[in-house]
Amino acid sequence: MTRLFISLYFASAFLSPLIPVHGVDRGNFKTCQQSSFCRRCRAMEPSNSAYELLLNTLKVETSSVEAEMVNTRNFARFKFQFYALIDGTFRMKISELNPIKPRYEVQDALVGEPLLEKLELLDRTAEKVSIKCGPNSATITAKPFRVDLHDQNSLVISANDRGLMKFEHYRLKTPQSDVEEGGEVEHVPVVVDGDLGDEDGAWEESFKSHHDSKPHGPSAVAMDFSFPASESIYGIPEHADSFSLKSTVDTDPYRLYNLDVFEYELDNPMALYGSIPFVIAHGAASSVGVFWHNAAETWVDIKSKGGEGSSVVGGAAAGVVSSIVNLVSGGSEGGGGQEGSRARSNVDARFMSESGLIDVFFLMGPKPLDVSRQYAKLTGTAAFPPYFAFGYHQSRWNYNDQEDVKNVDESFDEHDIPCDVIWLDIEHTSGKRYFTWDKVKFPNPKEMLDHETAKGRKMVAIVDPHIKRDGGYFLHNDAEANDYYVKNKDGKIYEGWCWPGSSSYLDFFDEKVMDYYSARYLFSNYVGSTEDLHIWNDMNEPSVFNGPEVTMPKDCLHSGGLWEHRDVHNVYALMHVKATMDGLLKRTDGRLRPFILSRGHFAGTQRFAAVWTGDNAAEWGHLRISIPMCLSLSIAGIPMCGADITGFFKFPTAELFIRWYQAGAFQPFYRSHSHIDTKRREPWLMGDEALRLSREALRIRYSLLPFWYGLARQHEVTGAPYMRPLWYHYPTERATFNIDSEYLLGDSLLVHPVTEAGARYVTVHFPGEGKDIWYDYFTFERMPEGATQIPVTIEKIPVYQRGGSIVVKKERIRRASSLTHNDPFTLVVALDAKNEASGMIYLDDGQSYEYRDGKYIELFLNFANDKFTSRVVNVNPQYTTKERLEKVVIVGIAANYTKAEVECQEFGKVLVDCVYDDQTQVLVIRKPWMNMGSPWSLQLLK
Ligand code: NBV
Repeated sequence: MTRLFISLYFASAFLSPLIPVHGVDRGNFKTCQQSSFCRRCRAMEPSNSAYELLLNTLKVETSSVEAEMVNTRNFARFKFQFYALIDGTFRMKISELNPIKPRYEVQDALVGEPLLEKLELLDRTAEKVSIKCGPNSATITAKPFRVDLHDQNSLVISANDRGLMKFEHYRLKTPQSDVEEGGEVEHVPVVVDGDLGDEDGAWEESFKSHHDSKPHGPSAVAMDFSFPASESIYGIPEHADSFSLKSTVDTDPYRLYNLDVFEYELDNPMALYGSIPFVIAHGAASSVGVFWHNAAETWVDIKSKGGEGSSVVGGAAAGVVSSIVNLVSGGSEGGGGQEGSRARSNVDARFMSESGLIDVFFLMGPKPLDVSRQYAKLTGTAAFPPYFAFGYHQSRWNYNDQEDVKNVDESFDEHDIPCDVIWLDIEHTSGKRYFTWDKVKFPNPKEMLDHETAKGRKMVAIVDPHIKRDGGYFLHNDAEANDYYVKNKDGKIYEGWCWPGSSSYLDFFDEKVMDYYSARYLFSNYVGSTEDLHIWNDMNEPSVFNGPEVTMPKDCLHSGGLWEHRDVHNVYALMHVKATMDGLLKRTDGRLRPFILSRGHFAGTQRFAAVWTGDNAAEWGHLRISIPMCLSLSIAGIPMCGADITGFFKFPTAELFIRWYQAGAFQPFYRSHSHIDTKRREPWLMGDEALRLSREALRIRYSLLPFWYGLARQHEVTGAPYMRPLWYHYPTERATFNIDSEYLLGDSLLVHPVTEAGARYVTVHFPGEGKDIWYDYFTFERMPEGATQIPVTIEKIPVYQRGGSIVVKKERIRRASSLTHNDPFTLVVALDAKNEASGMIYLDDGQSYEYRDGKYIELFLNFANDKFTSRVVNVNPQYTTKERLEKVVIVGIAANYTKAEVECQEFGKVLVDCVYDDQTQVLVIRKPWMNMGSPWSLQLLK
């Protein structure tokens, strides 16, 4: 049945006569040329901007500057607001002064109303106004309009530097309104921007068989940002492309429009499931961020020297070339711009959105981790994951029935492989009616769940947002009776086609729908669910098989007709997971931390859900691209990211299977998932070597769960992502700017997964320019600095620990992570050149919110002068633990110590033996056995 349906879906929904057998059908998705607002925006040339601030209307308040703005070609009026926010952040908002219809302002991406900071007026003339806030300042020039932002050293961001701002005000349709007025203004307000041509598409447009009625006409907004102090630019996920963004001068812009793209292609700027309109521009001197707070379809043109190669060697070379260009040209490449005399930046980004406001946040850094913190203050940190979320997840479209689930579960035990979660895809429901169970295949879900729970495992079930239009389905009946559905342009309930057949879509932009939907997750409503069932929200771009570009028509209506779908498209998935989180919290009265996975995403999604990179394929290229894709999500605020391990479509070779388990072991969200039409591929089905090595990778992962949990704690407190590009910690090291074949976990581990078939070596770049020591994570061998060829066998995972760091492990591997809660720790202390190291451990119950009431312990670990100490960081911790210290491994230690004196409250002072290996320079101290919950020290003695 499913197979038949899938064939029908691809045969009927994709009407192109040129359906490729494999790979994306590009014809299903718009190019910039096929999108009228993108065409209009892109047709603009850098010039003197039409926009001017009327400084005679200027108001300087405690934290803001306000003035009216005018488009000098059509006299449309705007309100300009500029705010100083806390922590080195500015906000610029431009909206219509008297719109004939409200413009959509994004609601739920921000964690709350940003906090204001006091500003200082530096200077005010007839031409410009300058303000200062902390070390940063802003100069706002009236004519033509431009905003220059300086950190304490230099100009770091310039808005409208190239004069490419555009704001198409809402207007009434008249015969003149779609006619070019060539800069001569005759009719106000019916004329369009001075730079709008007489092209079609401003008031209605078609794509393939779909017509977009556009009742409100053109409404695009655009702005360019130059980054004179930057050399590369990153962000704007989701694209299957290099981490360092490429120049789009000769290609389409990067597109941000949440879409369900079947068999997506690699290395191109096409839109994918999620959209985060946030960039970080980076140079040796500083890092800054720009967050374009807009939920409409957005295209982003990039100018950069980055992204030209993603290998280590390519990265190093590109960095050198760009610095030479800078040196020779003094940073100037000439051309364009509002002022001929101004040096042109090497890096710029231009955001072009179909509707909404110009609402931009400038994050002034100056270091990469500062930008992450500043961005987290705006959009929030990730939902603190329950401990099991970092364990291994076994998924499949679909596990057939309860018996199948039980067999899979038992096979993990039989093969001695840890696994925390078993997933259920759409076939577990009764006819794709979410929140229900197939009565034949899953007759007793509670029993199934309790069986898993008893073994320490959890389950995840899928809940898609499309609702089967079926009179026998309670959700559909409730939605019809209470007016919960999105409407079409004529105000009737919108009907689209999705897995259940004819479907309608809940309008999450209506409070009462959010309340209704979140209540579906209560145990009393979701019959058969328990607190160990977590949720997967898929298809929430939203995916509509027969809709334009496989999504909802833009002229559909939300919130009783207040907003068109075009205004809110990119936050539909955000609203979906927001409702899910709300429901999962309510079901335990806010006691337990839920786990949610979402496919669609936007800025702020991290507060509710983890994200995976969608329907990839069992190909080496897809394994490779999982690194830049997750790095982009990580720096754009979504740290909990993963790719379907071993690929969703197609079937992996044993080698690819092994390499993917190895790579996935070092990525945040570790889930194997596969398409219903592919052969089963649980580790025991892939041959002896694949079983042995996937088990080995999984055991390595499990040993590092406390380390991952510590990263989650750090993220919660500082906004720092788990996976970090090298330049996050080596910001001046140009050779790292283009690297996306390796990355850091926290500031301690360097990971360079093998992503090529038959690889006999990989070229690893060891950062730090010789100042940092790197040790092989497995052999403790000291590595050379810079780019180094590392021989690899099929067993080898190139992972390295930085000298100066302490990695926290638990080496007793059990069936599931929950069973390791009281197990003892191993600490790997890797020494730096000064024979020192430091790190942290975070301990709590791993599942509840009680840590918010002080029920946790955070330890600062330090090794210096041959003494290892553990200090409790939090004041008056309300948490006690049974966890003890089982082993200390000191790496890179030059002298032979035979004893260690342990001191702690429980034992007073005791001596324990040390074993030193002078070949590897590793000292091991076994079973010092102090309790981890209170301070201790360990003094090495010769
Ligand atoms: O629910 C079925 C699949 C799911 O397995 C996959 O992970 C999602 O990305 N879903 C998409 C629907 C369509 C797949 C072709």
